[in-house]
Amino acid sequence: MDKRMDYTILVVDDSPENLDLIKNILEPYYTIKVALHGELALQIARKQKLDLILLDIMLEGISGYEICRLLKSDDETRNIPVIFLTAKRSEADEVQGFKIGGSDYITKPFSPAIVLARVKMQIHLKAKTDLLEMLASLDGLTEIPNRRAFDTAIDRQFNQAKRTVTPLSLLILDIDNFKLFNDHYGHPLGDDCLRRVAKSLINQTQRAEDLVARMGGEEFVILLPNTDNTGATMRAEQYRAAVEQLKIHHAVSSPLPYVTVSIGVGTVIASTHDHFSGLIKAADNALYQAKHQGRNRICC
Ligand code: GH3
Ligand code: MG
Ligand code: MG
Ligand code: MG
Repeated sequence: MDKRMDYTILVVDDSPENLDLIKNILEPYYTIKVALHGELALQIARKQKLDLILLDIMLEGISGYEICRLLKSDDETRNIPVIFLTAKRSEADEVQGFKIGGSDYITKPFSPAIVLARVKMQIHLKAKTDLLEMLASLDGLTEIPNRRAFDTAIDRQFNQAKRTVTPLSLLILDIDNFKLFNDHYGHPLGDDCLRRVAKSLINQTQRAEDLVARMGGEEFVILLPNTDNTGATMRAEQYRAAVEQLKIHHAVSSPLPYVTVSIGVGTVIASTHDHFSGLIKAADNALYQAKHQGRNRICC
Protein backbone atom coordinates (compact mmCIF):
# COMPACT_ATOMS: atom_id res chain seq x y z
CA MET A 1 0.00 0.00 0.00
CA ASP A 2 1.11 3.52 -0.79
CA LYS A 3 1.98 4.61 2.77
CA ARG A 4 2.86 8.28 3.17
CA MET A 5 3.14 8.65 6.91
CA ASP A 6 5.46 11.61 6.49
CA TYR A 7 2.41 13.84 5.99
CA THR A 8 0.41 14.85 9.05
CA ILE A 9 -3.28 15.73 8.92
CA LEU A 10 -5.32 17.27 11.73
CA VAL A 11 -9.01 16.33 11.79
CA VAL A 12 -11.28 18.67 13.77
CA ASP A 13 -14.82 17.57 14.55
CA ASP A 14 -16.98 17.72 17.67
CA SER A 15 -18.35 14.24 17.09
CA PRO A 16 -16.08 11.38 18.25
CA GLU A 17 -17.87 9.04 15.80
CA ASN A 18 -17.06 11.33 12.87
CA LEU A 19 -13.46 11.58 14.00
CA ASP A 20 -13.17 7.79 14.08
CA LEU A 21 -14.77 7.47 10.68
CA ILE A 22 -12.40 9.97 9.03
CA LYS A 23 -9.41 8.60 10.89
CA ASN A 24 -10.14 5.13 9.51
CA ILE A 25 -10.26 6.43 5.95
CA LEU A 26 -6.98 8.36 6.14
CA GLU A 27 -4.87 6.45 8.64
CA PRO A 28 -3.48 3.91 6.12
CA TYR A 29 -1.89 6.82 4.23
CA TYR A 30 -1.14 9.63 6.65
CA THR A 31 -0.33 10.43 10.26
CA ILE A 32 -3.58 11.62 11.82
CA LYS A 33 -4.10 14.00 14.76
CA VAL A 34 -7.57 14.76 16.08
CA ALA A 35 -9.23 17.60 17.98
CA LEU A 36 -12.78 17.77 19.33
CA HIS A 37 -12.84 21.56 19.61
CA GLY A 38 -11.33 24.70 18.14
CA GLU A 39 -9.02 25.75 20.97
CA LEU A 40 -7.23 22.41 20.86
CA ALA A 41 -7.07 22.54 17.06
CA LEU A 42 -5.35 25.95 17.16
CA GLN A 43 -2.95 24.78 19.86
CA ILE A 44 -1.93 21.76 17.78
CA ALA A 45 -1.60 23.82 14.59
CA ARG A 46 0.72 26.32 16.29
CA LYS A 47 2.87 23.69 17.95
CA GLN A 48 3.28 21.08 15.29
CA LYS A 49 4.06 20.87 11.60
CA LEU A 50 0.81 20.04 9.79
CA ASP A 51 0.26 19.40 6.09
CA LEU A 52 -3.53 19.63 6.04
CA ILE A 53 -6.49 20.35 8.31
CA LEU A 54 -9.93 18.78 7.84
CA LEU A 55 -12.24 21.21 9.56
CA ASP A 56 -15.82 20.86 10.70
CA ILE A 57 -17.70 24.19 10.79
CA MET A 58 -20.32 23.72 13.49
CA LEU A 59 -18.33 23.19 16.65
CA GLU A 60 -18.86 24.05 20.28
CA GLY A 61 -17.02 27.28 21.08
CA ILE A 62 -15.12 28.79 18.15
CA SER A 63 -16.60 27.87 14.77
CA GLY A 64 -14.64 26.26 11.95
CA TYR A 65 -14.83 29.52 9.97
CA GLU A 66 -13.26 31.42 12.84
CA ILE A 67 -10.54 28.79 13.26
CA CYS A 68 -9.74 29.08 9.55
CA ARG A 69 -9.61 32.88 9.81
CA LEU A 70 -7.20 32.68 12.75
CA LEU A 71 -4.99 30.14 10.96
CA LYS A 72 -4.84 32.27 7.82
CA SER A 73 -3.92 35.44 9.74
CA ASP A 74 -0.90 33.84 11.43
CA ASP A 75 2.39 33.54 9.48
CA GLU A 76 3.18 30.25 11.20
CA THR A 77 -0.05 28.52 10.13
CA ARG A 78 -1.16 30.39 7.01
CA ASN A 79 0.26 27.83 4.58
CA ILE A 80 -1.56 24.82 6.02
CA PRO A 81 -4.38 23.99 3.58
CA VAL A 82 -7.85 23.65 5.10
CA ILE A 83 -10.61 21.40 3.78
CA PHE A 84 -14.01 22.11 5.30
CA LEU A 85 -15.94 18.94 6.02
CA THR A 86 -19.36 20.03 7.12
CA ALA A 87 -23.11 19.49 7.23
CA LYS A 88 -23.62 23.13 6.14
CA ARG A 89 -24.72 22.56 2.58
CA SER A 90 -25.89 25.96 1.31
CA GLU A 91 -24.20 27.72 -1.59
CA ALA A 92 -23.54 30.75 0.62
CA ASP A 93 -21.81 28.60 3.26
CA GLU A 94 -19.55 27.01 0.68
CA VAL A 95 -18.65 30.35 -0.91
CA GLN A 96 -17.87 31.68 2.56
CA GLY A 97 -15.55 28.73 3.16
CA PHE A 98 -13.46 29.58 0.10
CA LYS A 99 -13.58 33.33 0.86
CA ILE A 100 -11.82 32.90 4.19
CA GLY A 101 -9.10 30.76 2.68
CA GLY A 102 -10.40 27.19 2.55
CA SER A 103 -8.83 25.03 -0.17
CA ASP A 104 -11.78 22.67 -0.57
CA TYR A 105 -15.27 22.09 0.78
CA ILE A 106 -16.87 18.67 1.30
CA THR A 107 -20.41 18.24 2.59
CA LYS A 108 -21.71 15.60 4.99
CA PRO A 109 -22.77 12.88 4.61
CA PHE A 110 -19.59 12.21 2.67
CA SER A 111 -18.28 9.41 0.52
CA PRO A 112 -15.07 7.94 2.00
CA ALA A 113 -13.55 7.49 -1.48
CA ILE A 114 -14.16 11.13 -2.35
CA VAL A 115 -12.75 12.38 0.96
CA LEU A 116 -9.61 10.31 0.35
CA ALA A 117 -9.27 11.50 -3.27
CA ARG A 118 -9.65 15.16 -2.31
CA VAL A 119 -7.27 14.85 0.62
CA LYS A 120 -4.69 13.22 -1.65
CA MET A 121 -5.03 16.09 -4.12
CA GLN A 122 -4.50 18.73 -1.40
CA ILE A 123 -1.48 16.88 -0.01
CA HIS A 124 -0.04 16.66 -3.52
CA LEU A 125 -0.46 20.42 -4.00
CA LYS A 126 1.01 21.14 -0.56
CA ALA A 127 4.10 19.04 -1.36
CA LYS A 128 4.58 20.98 -4.62
CA THR A 129 4.13 24.33 -2.89
CA ASP A 130 6.63 23.35 -0.19
CA LEU A 131 9.16 22.32 -2.83
CA LEU A 132 8.77 25.60 -4.73
CA GLU A 133 9.02 27.54 -1.48
CA MET A 134 12.22 25.69 -0.62
CA LEU A 135 13.76 26.24 -4.07
CA ALA A 136 12.83 29.92 -4.01
CA SER A 137 14.70 30.37 -0.75
CA LEU A 138 17.95 28.72 -1.89
CA ASP A 139 20.87 30.38 -3.63
CA GLY A 140 21.43 28.75 -7.04
CA LEU A 141 25.22 28.70 -6.92
CA THR A 142 25.96 27.62 -3.35
CA GLU A 143 22.66 25.88 -2.51
CA ILE A 144 22.51 27.58 0.87
CA PRO A 145 19.67 29.96 1.89
CA ASN A 146 19.50 33.14 -0.18
CA ARG A 147 18.70 36.75 0.55
CA ARG A 148 14.98 36.13 0.37
CA ALA A 149 15.27 33.51 3.12
CA PHE A 150 17.37 35.92 5.18
CA ASP A 151 14.87 38.78 4.77
CA THR A 152 12.09 36.56 6.09
CA ALA A 153 14.21 35.20 8.93
CA ILE A 154 15.53 38.55 10.20
CA ASP A 155 12.02 40.02 10.29
CA ARG A 156 10.75 37.06 12.29
CA GLN A 157 13.76 36.83 14.60
CA PHE A 158 13.82 40.58 15.26
CA ASN A 159 10.19 40.51 16.40
CA GLN A 160 10.85 37.40 18.48
CA ALA A 161 13.89 39.04 20.11
CA LYS A 162 11.79 42.07 21.03
CA ARG A 163 8.99 39.93 22.41
CA THR A 164 11.26 37.77 24.52
CA VAL A 165 13.74 40.56 25.39
CA THR A 166 16.68 38.51 24.17
CA PRO A 167 19.70 39.70 22.19
CA LEU A 168 19.90 39.08 18.44
CA SER A 169 23.23 39.17 16.63
CA LEU A 170 24.17 39.40 12.99
CA LEU A 171 27.48 38.64 11.29
CA ILE A 172 28.20 40.01 7.82
CA LEU A 173 31.09 38.22 6.12
CA ASP A 174 32.82 39.41 2.99
CA ILE A 175 35.55 37.53 1.14
CA ASP A 176 38.77 39.52 1.03
CA ASN A 177 40.20 40.63 -2.30
CA PHE A 178 37.81 38.43 -4.22
CA LYS A 179 37.95 40.54 -7.35
CA LEU A 180 41.68 39.76 -7.49
CA PHE A 181 40.89 36.05 -7.02
CA ASN A 182 38.59 36.08 -10.05
CA ASP A 183 41.08 38.09 -12.07
CA HIS A 184 43.91 35.72 -11.22
CA TYR A 185 42.22 32.28 -11.26
CA GLY A 186 39.15 32.92 -13.43
CA HIS A 187 35.43 33.05 -12.71
CA PRO A 188 34.78 29.25 -12.58
CA LEU A 189 37.33 28.82 -9.78
CA GLY A 190 35.79 31.88 -8.15
CA ASP A 191 32.45 30.05 -8.18
CA ASP A 192 34.11 26.96 -6.65
CA CYS A 193 35.59 29.11 -3.95
CA LEU A 194 32.16 30.58 -3.11
CA ARG A 195 30.73 27.05 -2.83
CA ARG A 196 33.53 25.89 -0.54
CA VAL A 197 33.28 28.93 1.70
CA ALA A 198 29.47 28.51 1.89
CA LYS A 199 29.87 24.84 2.82
CA SER A 200 32.38 25.57 5.55
CA LEU A 201 30.06 28.20 7.07
CA ILE A 202 27.19 25.71 7.09
CA ASN A 203 29.44 23.05 8.67
CA GLN A 204 30.46 25.46 11.44
CA THR A 205 26.87 26.18 12.35
CA GLN A 206 25.90 24.64 15.66
CA ARG A 207 22.28 25.51 16.44
CA ALA A 208 19.24 24.82 14.29
CA GLU A 209 17.98 28.39 14.79
CA ASP A 210 21.17 29.98 13.40
CA LEU A 211 20.82 30.96 9.75
CA VAL A 212 23.64 31.19 7.21
CA ALA A 213 22.71 32.85 3.91
CA ARG A 214 24.39 34.25 0.81
CA MET A 215 23.38 37.87 0.42
CA GLY A 216 24.81 38.09 -3.09
CA GLY A 217 28.27 38.31 -4.65
CA GLU A 218 30.93 37.30 -2.12
CA GLU A 219 28.93 38.42 0.89
CA PHE A 220 27.36 36.10 3.45
CA VAL A 221 25.31 36.72 6.58
CA ILE A 222 24.83 34.68 9.73
CA LEU A 223 21.87 35.42 11.97
CA LEU A 224 22.33 34.34 15.60
CA PRO A 225 19.18 34.48 17.72
CA ASN A 226 19.53 34.66 21.49
CA THR A 227 23.23 35.53 21.21
CA ASP A 228 24.85 38.56 22.84
CA ASN A 229 27.75 40.53 21.41
CA THR A 230 30.41 38.53 23.26
CA GLY A 231 28.95 35.23 22.07
CA ALA A 232 28.59 36.53 18.53
CA THR A 233 32.19 37.73 18.45
CA MET A 234 33.35 34.26 19.52
CA ARG A 235 31.23 32.67 16.82
CA ALA A 236 32.61 35.14 14.25
CA GLU A 237 36.16 34.13 15.17
CA GLN A 238 35.26 30.45 14.60
CA TYR A 239 33.81 31.25 11.18
CA ARG A 240 36.80 33.37 10.23
CA ALA A 241 39.24 30.65 11.31
CA ALA A 242 37.24 27.96 9.46
CA VAL A 243 37.54 29.83 6.16
CA GLU A 244 41.25 30.48 6.70
CA GLN A 245 41.71 26.75 7.48
CA LEU A 246 40.32 25.82 4.07
CA LYS A 247 43.64 27.12 2.75
CA ILE A 248 42.24 27.97 -0.66
CA HIS A 249 45.23 29.43 -2.45
CA HIS A 250 44.98 33.11 -3.26
CA ALA A 251 48.46 34.07 -4.41
CA VAL A 252 47.64 37.73 -4.93
CA SER A 253 45.90 38.34 -1.60
CA SER A 254 47.26 39.89 1.55
CA PRO A 255 47.90 39.53 4.46
CA LEU A 256 47.80 35.72 3.78
CA PRO A 257 48.15 33.88 0.44
CA TYR A 258 44.78 32.22 1.16
CA VAL A 259 41.13 33.08 0.80
CA THR A 260 40.03 34.86 3.98
CA VAL A 261 36.98 36.74 5.20
CA SER A 262 36.41 39.94 7.11
CA ILE A 263 33.45 39.93 9.49
CA GLY A 264 31.32 42.69 10.98
CA VAL A 265 29.37 41.85 14.14
CA GLY A 266 26.17 43.64 15.14
CA THR A 267 23.92 43.00 18.16
CA VAL A 268 20.57 44.41 19.25
CA ILE A 269 19.01 43.97 22.65
CA ALA A 270 15.23 44.23 23.02
CA SER A 271 14.08 47.65 21.87
CA THR A 272 17.41 49.42 21.45
CA HIS A 273 16.45 49.55 17.76
CA ASP A 274 12.94 49.82 16.36
CA HIS A 275 13.70 48.09 13.12
CA PHE A 276 16.17 45.43 12.03
CA SER A 277 17.75 47.83 9.55
CA GLY A 278 19.65 49.23 12.57
CA LEU A 279 21.14 45.79 13.17
CA ILE A 280 22.23 45.45 9.53
CA LYS A 281 23.74 48.92 9.62
CA ALA A 282 25.70 48.14 12.78
CA ALA A 283 27.14 44.93 11.29
CA ASP A 284 27.87 46.69 8.00
CA ASN A 285 29.76 49.50 9.72
CA ALA A 286 31.78 46.93 11.68
CA LEU A 287 32.60 45.09 8.44
CA TYR A 288 33.83 48.34 6.95
CA GLN A 289 36.14 48.77 9.96
CA ALA A 290 37.45 45.19 9.59
CA LYS A 291 38.32 45.86 5.93
CA HIS A 292 39.87 49.19 6.83
CA GLN A 293 42.02 47.63 9.56
CA GLY A 294 43.60 45.14 7.14
CA ARG A 295 41.10 42.29 6.43
CA ASN A 296 40.94 38.68 7.72
CA ARG A 297 39.59 40.00 11.01
CA ILE A 298 36.49 40.72 13.04
CA CYS A 299 35.14 44.03 14.22
CA CYS A 300 32.11 44.67 16.44
P1 GH3 B 1 37.35 43.53 -0.46
O1 GH3 B 1 38.43 42.77 0.22
O2 GH3 B 1 37.41 44.98 -0.15
O3 GH3 B 1 36.02 42.96 -0.17
O4 GH3 B 1 37.62 43.41 -2.02
P2 GH3 B 1 36.88 42.52 -3.07
O5 GH3 B 1 37.72 42.42 -4.29
O6 GH3 B 1 36.46 41.22 -2.46
O7 GH3 B 1 35.55 43.35 -3.31
P3 GH3 B 1 34.87 43.87 -4.64
O8 GH3 B 1 33.49 44.30 -4.21
O9 GH3 B 1 35.74 44.89 -5.32
O10 GH3 B 1 34.77 42.61 -5.59
C1 GH3 B 1 33.84 41.59 -5.39
C2 GH3 B 1 34.05 40.60 -6.51
O11 GH3 B 1 33.22 39.46 -6.33
C3 GH3 B 1 33.72 41.15 -7.86
C4 GH3 B 1 33.01 40.06 -8.58
O12 GH3 B 1 33.66 39.68 -9.73
C5 GH3 B 1 33.04 38.90 -7.61
N1 GH3 B 1 31.81 38.12 -7.62
C6 GH3 B 1 30.58 38.50 -7.23
N2 GH3 B 1 29.69 37.51 -7.40
C7 GH3 B 1 30.37 36.47 -7.94
C8 GH3 B 1 30.00 35.17 -8.37
O13 GH3 B 1 28.84 34.73 -8.29
N3 GH3 B 1 30.99 34.37 -8.86
C9 GH3 B 1 32.28 34.79 -8.96
N4 GH3 B 1 33.19 33.95 -9.44
N5 GH3 B 1 32.64 36.02 -8.57
C10 GH3 B 1 31.71 36.84 -8.07
MG1 MG C 1 -19.97 19.63 14.16
MG1 MG D 1 31.75 42.69 -1.18
MG1 MG E 1 35.11 41.27 -0.83
